[in-house]
Amino acid sequence: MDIRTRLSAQRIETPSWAYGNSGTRFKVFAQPGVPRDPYEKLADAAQVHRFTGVAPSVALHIPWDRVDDYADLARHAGELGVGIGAINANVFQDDDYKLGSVTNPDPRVRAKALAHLLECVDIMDATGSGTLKLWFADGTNYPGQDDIRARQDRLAEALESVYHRLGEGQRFLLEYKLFEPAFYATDVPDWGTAYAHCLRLGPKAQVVVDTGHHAPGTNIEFIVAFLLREGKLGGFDFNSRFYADDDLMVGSADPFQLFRIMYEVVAGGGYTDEVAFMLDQCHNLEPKIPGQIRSVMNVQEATAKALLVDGDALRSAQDGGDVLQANAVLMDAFNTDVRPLLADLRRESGLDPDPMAAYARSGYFETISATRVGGAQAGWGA
Ligand code: PSV
Ligand code: MN
Repeated sequence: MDIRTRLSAQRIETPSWAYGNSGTRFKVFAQPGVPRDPYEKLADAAQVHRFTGVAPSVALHIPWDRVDDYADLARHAGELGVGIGAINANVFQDDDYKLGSVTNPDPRVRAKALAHLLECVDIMDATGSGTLKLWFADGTNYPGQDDIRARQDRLAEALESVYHRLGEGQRFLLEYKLFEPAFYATDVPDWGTAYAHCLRLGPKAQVVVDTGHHAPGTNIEFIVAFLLREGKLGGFDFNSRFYADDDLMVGSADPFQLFRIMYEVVAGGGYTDEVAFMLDQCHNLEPKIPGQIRSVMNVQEATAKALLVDGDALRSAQDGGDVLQANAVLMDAFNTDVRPLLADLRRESGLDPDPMAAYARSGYFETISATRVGGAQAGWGA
């Protein structure tokens, strides 16, 4: 398949929470036109798809996106030309979860957390979603606070129950994160821990790599290559970071890293529907819809460059031990300006070659700013 066809087939999922207000621990900044409910979030996500043509699904976060009738929400998405993507569980915003959710020492709290995870699978059934994304804020702040091994046992028990509840065509992705909110020992701190739990369970359990969840300097593309090789790479939560889990626009802090990651995806056979390319970002300063459009374009650009790598030339340089030439082959692809190619592809499929400008001209922002008055704006945590 040629590069153009492969690029046109790319699918990038946007997160419902990116359209709501967000901020830092210090302040959530409100923006005009922000959605008041999941229906309006889907309408905004549909704009990202309308102008990029490659963002046809939207991840939900429960309970932030709780509605009475999930089938109706899925219908609404369909009418807007998008679909429901991964269902993200949330067992980190309830007083009960102060000492953890599925790893909490209290069996009552563990049962409550598990019930929520199973409710998320019900929502998958109702919306047709095939993916459950599990991130646990669980961990401890002080040495001795709880038994590290017992917490792993509790985690394994919960994951097993969820795994057995999954239906045909459904899977869960286990997300790891180095630290935050736990500062001493996080229960799923790294890909190795996530991988070990998923390996025990079977093929419906895979690891999701959130690019912001590693120690500075971590070679994320190595993790990608390794997980792909083992059939355990389920997808990405893409974002950028300068320091910790900054949730900035993907490809903004380190476009070269994004290219290296996408190169390993392509080279390892992961450029298929089996690996989900999801965004997990918050737009605290910039407007949200263009923030998502820009992010989608950044992923497309990194992907185009990765697809441009001359595999034969690279192999021959590698086999010949020609270090400089091998590196040059990779850098040639990275240094190629792929924007004209992507603009061309958009034109071919009837889109505006410049999605950012087309969105700005569309008047959508002016409309939502004028009409979405009253009600409570959605925000991180609501
Ligand atoms: C945790 O930091 C995380 O990356 C998980 O994916 C959550 O679901 C998401 O952020 C919430 O924004
Ligand atoms: Mn994430």
